Amino acid sequence: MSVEVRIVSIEAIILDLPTIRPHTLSMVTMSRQSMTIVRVRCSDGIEGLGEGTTIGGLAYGPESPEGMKLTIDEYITPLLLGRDATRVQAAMDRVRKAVKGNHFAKCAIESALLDCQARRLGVPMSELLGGRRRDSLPIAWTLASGETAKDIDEAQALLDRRRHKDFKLKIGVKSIEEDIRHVAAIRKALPDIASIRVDVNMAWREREARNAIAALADAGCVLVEQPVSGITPLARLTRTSSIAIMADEVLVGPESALEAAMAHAADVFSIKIEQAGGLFAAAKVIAIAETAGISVYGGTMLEGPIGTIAAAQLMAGVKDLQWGTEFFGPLLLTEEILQEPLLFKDFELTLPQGPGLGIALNDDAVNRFRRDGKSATGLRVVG
Ligand code: MUC
Ligand code: MG
Repeated sequence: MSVEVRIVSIEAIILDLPTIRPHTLSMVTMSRQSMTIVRVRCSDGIEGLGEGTTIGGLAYGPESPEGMKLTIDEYITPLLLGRDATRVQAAMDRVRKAVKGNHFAKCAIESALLDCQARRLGVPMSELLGGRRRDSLPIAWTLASGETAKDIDEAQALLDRRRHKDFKLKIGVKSIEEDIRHVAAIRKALPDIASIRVDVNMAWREREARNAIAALADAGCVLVEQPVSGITPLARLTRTSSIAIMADEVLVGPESALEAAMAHAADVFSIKIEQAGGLFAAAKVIAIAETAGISVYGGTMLEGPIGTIAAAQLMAGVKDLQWGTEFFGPLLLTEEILQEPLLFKDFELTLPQGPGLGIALNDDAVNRFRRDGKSATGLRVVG
């Protein structure tokens, strides 16, 4: 059988975009976000987009923007050029056979291939991922300026604008006593409509975590994300906690999700398409969680608009989204790289209705922020 539509080019471009303020996690403070964006072109003229983004270089996860670009340019692209663009699963099987690990890079490629195929079929990408149940998603915001008073002002302003009402506080850098005071002060300062959750990014040991979680519950916090590392200690904390425990870093694909579900390591799984190894892998993590009676939440690697919308296309099909999502990554950036910005209003992100991802890049913005300083034609941008 002859292949009608082929993959003709794959381009991986690193963009460096400033953030609106420093963003402090337990392992790193970021003041810019670097993302590897992927453009796939097919012989029928259709193009698709993907994004590989991590947090603070190699501080958070095992892949860097530079490593993703190298993996895509040197290893993945040669496997895919000339292959059938309409068989996304078969293309990804070929990639998985020859490339171990590299979940973020694989996610960016798979997203671009799915974007192409959905555009070809004239449907939103969500329709290739099981279909939509909703057209908008609740969006939490992360308070991570490092200062309590600044965080309160930021949250109040976002509540006033009806942009966010669920707040995740990044803790784990300071002492536990200081962190609890910080959470309690923010909870007290904000109206009841606001919910307060925390992400410890594995900074605590199990014994201190047990006491800290009880104190956080007393302070009005409703959820604690990844307080410690490892599935077994997380499961022990989940058993004794009066508030919800969420797993994040331990979930690196369906196998780890199955292990975590069998141990009932958490009440909620944070679904991250990159950490899972792609959209289909993330869909399996969702299925495992739902089967085990564990809630799911749309997590982020602070992706820009491409990765954010890819994840939103998947989460739009989730039945029970009690804890919502945190797909606010594009709002942390000072610059817009889309022709039409994403729509955040009334505490939700509206999903585009168009085919594929439903977004289009602004080439001028891409050229301004690409690290290699080259325009899409390969010419150096001057001035
Ligand atoms: C994480 O650990 O969940 C998500 C929101 C945020 O501020 O950082 C990320 C990473
Ligand atoms: Mg987290």
